[in-house]
Amino acid sequence: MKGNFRLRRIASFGMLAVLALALAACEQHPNTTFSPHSDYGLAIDFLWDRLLLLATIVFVLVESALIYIVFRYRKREGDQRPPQTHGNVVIEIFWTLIPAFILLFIAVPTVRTIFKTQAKAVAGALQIEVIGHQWWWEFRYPEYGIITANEIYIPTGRTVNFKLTSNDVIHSFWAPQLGGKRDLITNRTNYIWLTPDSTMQPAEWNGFCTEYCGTSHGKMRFRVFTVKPDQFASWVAKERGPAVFGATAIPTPAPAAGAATPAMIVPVSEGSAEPGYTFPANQPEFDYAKPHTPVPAGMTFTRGLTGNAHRGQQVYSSAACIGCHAIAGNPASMANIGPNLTHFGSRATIGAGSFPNTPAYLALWIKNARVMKPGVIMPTLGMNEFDPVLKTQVTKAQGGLDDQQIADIVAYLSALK
Ligand code: HEC
Ligand SMILES: [Cu+2]
Repeated sequence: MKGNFRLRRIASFGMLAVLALALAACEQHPNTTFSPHSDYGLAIDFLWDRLLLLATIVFVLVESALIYIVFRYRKREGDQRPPQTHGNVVIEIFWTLIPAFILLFIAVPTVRTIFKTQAKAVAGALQIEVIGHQWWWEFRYPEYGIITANEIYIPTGRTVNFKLTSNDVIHSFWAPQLGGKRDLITNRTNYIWLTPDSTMQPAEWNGFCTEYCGTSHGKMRFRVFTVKPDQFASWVAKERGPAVFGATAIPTPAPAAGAATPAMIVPVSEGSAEPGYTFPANQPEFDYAKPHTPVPAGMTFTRGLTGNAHRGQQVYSSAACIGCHAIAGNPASMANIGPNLTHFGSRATIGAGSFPNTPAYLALWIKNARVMKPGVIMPTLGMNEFDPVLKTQVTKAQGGLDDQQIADIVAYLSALK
């Protein structure tokens, strides 16, 4: 009976080891921590490898001794009762010293890694302030005067120092392939730094909130673009100023009558100014990073409408939006309760990674954000839509927008490259 139990234990430990190896061997998984792309990630990965090695040595030695003793000293025919001992100082000393010695081997690299990853960032690091909100990320680059949301661009080869704070409850910042995770706490400032590999090609990485923070915690994602220094400089130059707007972007918010994937209609832009670097969208190899949230049932939008960006600017500037959002270059819109929308048209997603940023999804988002992402502060704004928080239907008197007005706002926001 006992032997059987041991065998099963050995078998299950063996399975775990095989599983760990299999995980380590896989390069395809977008959210794996086993293929780090920063110094921080490498430090953690080194520690993991080292501890796994030490643990494996201990495991093999202990289990071999155990198996040997089980068989060597098993009960045989005609055995006498063996001598009984109670307490043995020598053995006591040994089995205290050996684990102490093992712990020392584990403690040294662990403590060194802790000190290394908790140390202050190097001087000259790029500072990024990360402010957690239910349920989105505000990112500020104080050095450049940039405020954005849910997406960060960082140059490869330069250390980035993230300053982590929260606007409401505790959140946690984690971009698995780059490094992390560390909490955003309300009455305390945390820091975490990392240096993306300088040899990397431009890439995008998933980021998550990893501390339960309320209803839509699972939809509090972000995205990190690691780009070449010159691409970063171009992006910074663009983000610093207001969006290049003046072009007549004319998207047609799409059908999407409850469809899982509304048709995508590409905005027509007549802008002539160079908009600056944006990470190329719709790369098939980055499909994993694309949101796959289905459109909630019952959401519809009038087919075939054409939005006008200039009209949209007017509608937006006299609607509730300006009480919560800021758009540089639009003096009516300077609030900061919701994400900064200055360059919203060049962002990849809507609602902290919930939906792709296409006119079709954007129209539905503006129409009824509280259905698209449960619990958000952003009110339901579509006329005759049911607000699931207030439990009433939105009327014109309350500022409800009809589909044409929403189409115009979509054209405006999509033009903010
Ligand atoms: C009461 C405040 C409030 C009002 C009013 C409001 N919003 Fe929002 N908005 C928010 C918040 C908060 C979010 C973030 C929601 C989330 O992702 O969790 C948001 C998100 C958005 C986003 C997605 C941004 C991103 O980067 O993901 C867009 C676009 C947007 N709002 C447009 C509008 C428009 C257009 C209007 C007016 C028709 C409007 N909002 C009115 C608070 C507001
Ligand atoms: Cu969270």
